[in-house]
Amino acid sequence: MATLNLGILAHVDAGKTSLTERLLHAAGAIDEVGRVDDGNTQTDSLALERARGITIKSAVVSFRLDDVTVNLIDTPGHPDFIAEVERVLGVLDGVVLVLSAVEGVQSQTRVLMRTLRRLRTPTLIFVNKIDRAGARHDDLLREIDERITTAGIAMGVTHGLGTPAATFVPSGAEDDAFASRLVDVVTEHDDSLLRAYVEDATSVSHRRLRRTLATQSRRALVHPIYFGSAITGAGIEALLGGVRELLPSTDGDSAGPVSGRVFKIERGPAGEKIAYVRMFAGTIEVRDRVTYGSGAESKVTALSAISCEQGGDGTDTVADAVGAGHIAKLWGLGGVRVGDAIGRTPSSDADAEQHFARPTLETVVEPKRRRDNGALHAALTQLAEQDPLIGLRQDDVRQELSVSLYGEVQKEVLQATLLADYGIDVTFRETTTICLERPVGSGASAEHMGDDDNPFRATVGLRVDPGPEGSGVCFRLEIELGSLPYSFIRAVEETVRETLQQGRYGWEVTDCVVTMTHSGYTPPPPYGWSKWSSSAGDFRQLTPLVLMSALRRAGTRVYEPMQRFWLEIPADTVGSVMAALARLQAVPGTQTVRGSVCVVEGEIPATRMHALDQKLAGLTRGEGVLESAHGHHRPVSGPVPTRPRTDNNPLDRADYLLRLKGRV
Ligand SMILES: Nc1nc2c(ncn2[C@@H]2O[C@H](COP(=O)(O)OP(=O)(O)OP(=O)(O)O)[C@@H](O)[C@H]2O)c(=O)[nH]1
Ligand SMILES: [Mg+2]
Repeated sequence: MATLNLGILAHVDAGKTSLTERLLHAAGAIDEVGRVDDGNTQTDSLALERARGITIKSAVVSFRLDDVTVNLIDTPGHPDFIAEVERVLGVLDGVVLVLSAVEGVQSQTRVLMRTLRRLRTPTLIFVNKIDRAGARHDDLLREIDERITTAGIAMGVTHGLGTPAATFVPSGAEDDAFASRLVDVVTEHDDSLLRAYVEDATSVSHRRLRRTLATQSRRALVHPIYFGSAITGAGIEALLGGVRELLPSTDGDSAGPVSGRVFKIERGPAGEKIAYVRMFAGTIEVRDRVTYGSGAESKVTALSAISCEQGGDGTDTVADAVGAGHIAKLWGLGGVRVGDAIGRTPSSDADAEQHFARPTLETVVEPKRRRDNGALHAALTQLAEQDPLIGLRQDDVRQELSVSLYGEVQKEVLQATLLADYGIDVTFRETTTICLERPVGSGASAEHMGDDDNPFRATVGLRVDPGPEGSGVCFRLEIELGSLPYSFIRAVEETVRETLQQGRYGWEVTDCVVTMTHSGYTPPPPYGWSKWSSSAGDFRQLTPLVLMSALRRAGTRVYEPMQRFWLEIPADTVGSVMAALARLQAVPGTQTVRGSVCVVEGEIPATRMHALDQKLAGLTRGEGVLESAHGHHRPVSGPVPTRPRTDNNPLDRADYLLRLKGRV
């Protein structure tokens, strides 16, 4: 049977979980509609989610729509949990982007839509909450057009907007305004249709236009827009019709080699690790051995499919095998991590890149009881498996643990999870921002085996060059292939990546190319091993010395995280707001005046965002609206912030030799 893996994405509180519940009910998978406010929905199943009424982790449920199995992934909308969204993007065939008819387009909506358009993910837009007072229609369509996509098309009209009786009526051929908008939208990407229409408008049937609309929305060229209410059920049938007609389902090749992607990891009741895998090709059976990550292999000890079959409620069902297109839960893969490929790497490279900004904050976590130190480390290590962006850092010098964060809500959730699931009560130190380092120029260094002051049986030469922004760390070889055993090359590359975690100022070094320019080693004698031959350990110890010396020559600059902001203010307050922005070291970008309102966009250091938020009401008579999203990094002006190193490893040769002598 064909499958459609469908993501529900939106800003916080737009109604994703409520919509998920409605869709399950309308499709017949559940008998009663649960409510977020009553804490009884299918997808907000964690105790913390139910207590707080927000989604924290993505959750999958399944339902049948005609001849298609739809796996629906409900995601969190709060920007602190954007990493959960990031992890599912690579496994989706289509998306329903939810907006609130009252609150309209939010900065998070724009962040999400920009990414979906870049990934060319087919996306329908659902404007929810039409039953709420203040719900908008025409005005909201204008907002969508101006702020998220000009390729939207409203698929119907609303009646009784802003009242509990609000309804959505899909438009057909008889609606002239809809028919003409349909022509405008689809001919934008179809020249032959445009020619045919210009020559003789009557020769282009409504059916042909609908077919073209379906083709184009499956290719993410247009975005059909539905209105409705997840609470009253208005517009839900029409949306389901749109999902079936306008989003792509896949049959997948269940007979081919296994290829899948892990997008979520959780722990079962007995602490066992469960990996959620979207299967792109092949079939996995219980007791199959599968490869994952960088070459690990394990036996699948148990397996279940997210399935709506056998009268299930859309959550998981025990299965013997799971094939292409479906979502499997696998037990037994001990070392598996979120983002790992299972079997062959899926051809879609959506997972290879990073879509959203990384966390910009960090804080030290301390157990209230000192004796919980070890348990805290173990618990955070487990949580980091589920959420690698936690970026657990162990400071061996000060005996401290720190984590990366997106914001205060994530911090509170982490604290509550540690207490509820691990019985560890923790406090946090003050939250600080995470900077990064980028090389300023190029620098090279080499250490040759046999030189007096090289204590290792290895020759390593490295050059550091700046790379394009956002490119991360790229490792290249300029040595003859075959001149160094692969295991030594790997040792050098791994050590390079590890060493770059802490640059000259203690921040992670990124956006650089590290090239290995020299190599040398002493091979073992023909039979056996000698203590004089080189080992991977020689390369691991020498590489940091060479790299840090190259990095010193290249020089690095520290960059601080910025937030993008979008401000809507009364036009007569522009002067005072701009002056305040300047004091906060913001960089204003475009300014657009619309009648009595002015929209200012720009960037502000992440550390100043809170101050801007607090000053705004006073500057704008309480009328200013501020939205923000994580943005880029910019060079720090003023004193350079440093981060203390977390290890005692010597990073220059003089230190190393002194240390070695000290030990002798
Ligand atoms: N009036 C009205 N309220 C709605 C509608 N949909 C959702 N709500 C309410 O809006 C609030 C948020 O709903 P959720 O479904 O939790 O929203 P969400 O997008 O899943 O929220 P997060 O996952 O935390 O980002 C709840 O109080 C819902 O009852 C709707 O169509 N009409
Ligand atoms: Mg939710």
